[in-house]
Amino acid sequence: MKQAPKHPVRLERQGNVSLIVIENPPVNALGAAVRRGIAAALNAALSNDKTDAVVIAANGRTFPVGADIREFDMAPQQPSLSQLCSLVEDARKPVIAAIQGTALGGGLELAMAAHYRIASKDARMGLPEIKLGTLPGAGGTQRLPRLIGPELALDMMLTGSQVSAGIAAEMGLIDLVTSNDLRAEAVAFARSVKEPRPTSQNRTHLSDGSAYMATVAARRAQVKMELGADALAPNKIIDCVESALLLPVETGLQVERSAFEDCIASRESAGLRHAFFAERAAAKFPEAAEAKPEPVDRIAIVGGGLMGSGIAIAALQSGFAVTLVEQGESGVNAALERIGAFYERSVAKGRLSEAQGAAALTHLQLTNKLDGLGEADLIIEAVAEDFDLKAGILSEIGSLAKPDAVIATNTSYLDLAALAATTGRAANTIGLHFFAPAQSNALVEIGVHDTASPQAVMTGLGFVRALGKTAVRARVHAGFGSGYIGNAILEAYRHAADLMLEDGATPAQIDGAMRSFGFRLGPYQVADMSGLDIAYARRKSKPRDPEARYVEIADKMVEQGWLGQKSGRGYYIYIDGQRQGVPNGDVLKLIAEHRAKLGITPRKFTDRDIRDRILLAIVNAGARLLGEGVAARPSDIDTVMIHGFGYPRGRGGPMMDADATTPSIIASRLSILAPEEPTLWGAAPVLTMLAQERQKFADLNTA
Ligand code: T1G
Repeated sequence: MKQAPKHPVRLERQGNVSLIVIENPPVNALGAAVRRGIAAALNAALSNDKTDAVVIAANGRTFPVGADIREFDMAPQQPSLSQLCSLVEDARKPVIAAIQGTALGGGLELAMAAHYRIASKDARMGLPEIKLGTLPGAGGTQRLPRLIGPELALDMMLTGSQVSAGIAAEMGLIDLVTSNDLRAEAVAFARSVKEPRPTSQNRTHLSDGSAYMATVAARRAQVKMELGADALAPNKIIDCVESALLLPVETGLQVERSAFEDCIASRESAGLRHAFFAERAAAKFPEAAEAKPEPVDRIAIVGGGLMGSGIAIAALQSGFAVTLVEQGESGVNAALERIGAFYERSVAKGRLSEAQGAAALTHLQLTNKLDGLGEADLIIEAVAEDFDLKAGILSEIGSLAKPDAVIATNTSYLDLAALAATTGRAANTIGLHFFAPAQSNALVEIGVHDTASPQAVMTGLGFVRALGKTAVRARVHAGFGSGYIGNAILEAYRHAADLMLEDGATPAQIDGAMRSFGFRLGPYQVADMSGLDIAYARRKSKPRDPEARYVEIADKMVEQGWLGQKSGRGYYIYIDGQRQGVPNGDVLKLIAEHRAKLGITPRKFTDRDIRDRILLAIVNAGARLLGEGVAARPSDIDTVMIHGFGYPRGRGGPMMDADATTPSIIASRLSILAPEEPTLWGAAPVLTMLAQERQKFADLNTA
C-alpha cells in the first residue's frame, strides 16, 4: 500500500461546524500521520470560538477501516489510536462521526469515541481484530458493551463480523442512518445538538446484575469448548468485556491495552497478519506493468461436473452471465440439479432469498452444444483431468471462440503449455485452477506458460478478483507437469507421509500428528475424501522418478477397490456414508504384509518426527518452486497452502513457519529424514532465499 499522503487530514468549516476530513487512500487506514493530523485538527477546532460542533469524516470509498496493520511490527508512534479516541471522547464540544463504506476496527473505535454517529444506508461496520489474532485496542472493548450491551458486543468482537447501518442503528450503535448526502446530514445533525453526549466515564460500568456475568461465563465456556482454553485473543476479549462490566473505564482501558499488547506479541497474531498481507501481495502480477484486464461479462464453462458447476455458481453469485456446456441430456440435467441444489440449500439456510436464487438462475444458460461459445469473453474448460479429453475440447473451443476471447483450462496437473497449444491460440490461453469446492474455496492458481500474453493473464486475474477470490500466479515452464504450486507441494507432503507409513507409522498416527499441528484433516483423511483412484490415475500417467523411493501401498489399496469415502472404505471405513471414518484394520494388515515383503522392520515415529519431516518436505518443495520461478514469493506459497490445503492460518503458512522453525530442524534434526529423502533443497540456499524473499516482501509492504 502506498505511503500516507503528506497531509492526510484537512480541517474545513461550514458556518459553526468544523469538519475534520481524512484522506489517506485507499482505505483511510489510521496510520501515525493520520492520527497526528486528526489530533491537531481537533485541537484547532475545539479552540476556535466560532466552532460549536465537530464532524469527523473521510473522503473516498470508506471511513477508516482500522489501524494501519503494518505499524504493529514497528515502534509505537504517538498519539496511539487509544489516546486519540480518548481525546475525541473528552472533547467539550459535540463530535459527530460521518460513516460511509466499511468502518472497521480502529475506524469504528474512532466513531464510537465520537459523541454521535451518522451512517450512510449502505455503510457496514465491525471489529474484525480477532481475525488478526488480536482485539479492539483503542477502547472498543470498553465502549461497545456500554453502547449495545455485552451480549451483542461479544458477538461482534468474537466473530469479527460486520453489521449493516440499519442493524447498527437498532443495536444503538448508530444515531442516524441516511440515504441523503452524508456530509450535509452530519453537519445538520451537528447543528442540532448542543452538548457532547455523556462519555464512557459518565456511562458507569454495567455491573447491574449477575445476568451479564452469566453471559461472560457462558461465553468463556463456549470459547474453551470450540477453541480450547488457551485461545488467546478470544479469552482476552472476554476479559476486557468483564472489565467493562465491573470496573471504571480508565481501568478497563488499561486492561484492554495490556491484553492488546499480549495478543499482538503472539505468534498467532504474527501469522494471521502475515496471511492478510500475503493474500494481497499475491495479486501483484508482473503482467500488470504491461496490460490491464479486459472486461468479462459473459463466461462459458465446458464441463458441468463438480468443478464446472462450482465455477458456474461462483460466477453467477458474482453477477456474471454463464453458459454451461455439458454433454448429453443426462449431463445437462445433472449439472442443473447440482446448481439447483446449491441454491435450494442457500435459500433454506437463509443465505439467499428465494428471489435472489431465482434471479441468479436466470443468468444461467445450460446446453449440450459447443456452438454457443462464440459470445463468451472467457471460456473455461473444466472436464476430467485427462490430457486427450482436455486437448480435444480445447481444440474445439479454440475454433469456436471469438477472436479476443480468453481461454482457460482448469487443469491442476497436466502440462499447461501443451494444452494451451491445442487451442491454436496459446497466447490467449491460461490456467485457472480452481480449488474445490469452487463455489466457496477462495483460492485460484493462475497458470502462466511461456507464451501466455499479459493481456490474457490480467483478464484472468480480473475475473478471479471479480469473484472475490484470492489469485496466486504460478509460472509454469513447458513440460512442468506437477501441479503448479499447491499440488506440487501436496505431492511432496504425501511422499514424506508415505515413506513414514512404509517405515512404521500408521495412517491414523500421521493424520493425528498433522491435526495436532493445526490442519483440519490429516493427509490420509484428505486422500479418502478426494478418492484414492484419482491420485492412482495420476501416478500411473507419469513416469516414475528413479531417484525417489516409490511406495506401493496406495496402489495396492486401489487394486483392492478401496477408494476412500466413495467406496465406503479406504484408509478408514465409513459406515452408512458417515464422513468420519474408523481406521481400516485391513489396511494395517496390507501394510504389514507389504513391509514384510520388502524386509522392512517397522520403526517408531513420534508425532514431532512426523510433523518435522512433513514440514521439511513442504518447505523443501516450496524452495524448489521459488528457485524455479514457479512461485514469485514465499508468501504466495503460504497463501496457496492456507487456502488450498488448510495449513493453519495462525501459523502464517509453511514458508513463514520455515523462518521460525526450519533452522532448528536443519541444525539438529536432519537425521530424522529417511536416507533417500531429499534433504532441504540445499539447506543453506533455501534459508538465504527465504530471507531475501522475505525482505522483498517486507519492502513491498512498506513501499
Ligand atoms: N492496514 C494497512 N493496510 C490495509 C488495511 C489496514 N488496516 N486494510 C487494507 N489495507 C491495504 C491492503 O493491504 C491493500 O494494500 C489495500 O489496503 C486495499 O485493501 C487498534 C488493532 C477493508 C474489507 O482488519 O479487511 O484496527 O494491496 O485489497 O478488497 O483496534 O482491506 O493495495 O498494497 O483488502 O476492498 C482492523 C482490514 C485493523 C480491516 C477492503 N481492520 N482490511 O477490502 O481492499 S487492526 C481490519 C480489510 C485495528 C485497532 C485494531 C479490507 C477491506 P495493497 P484490500 P478490499
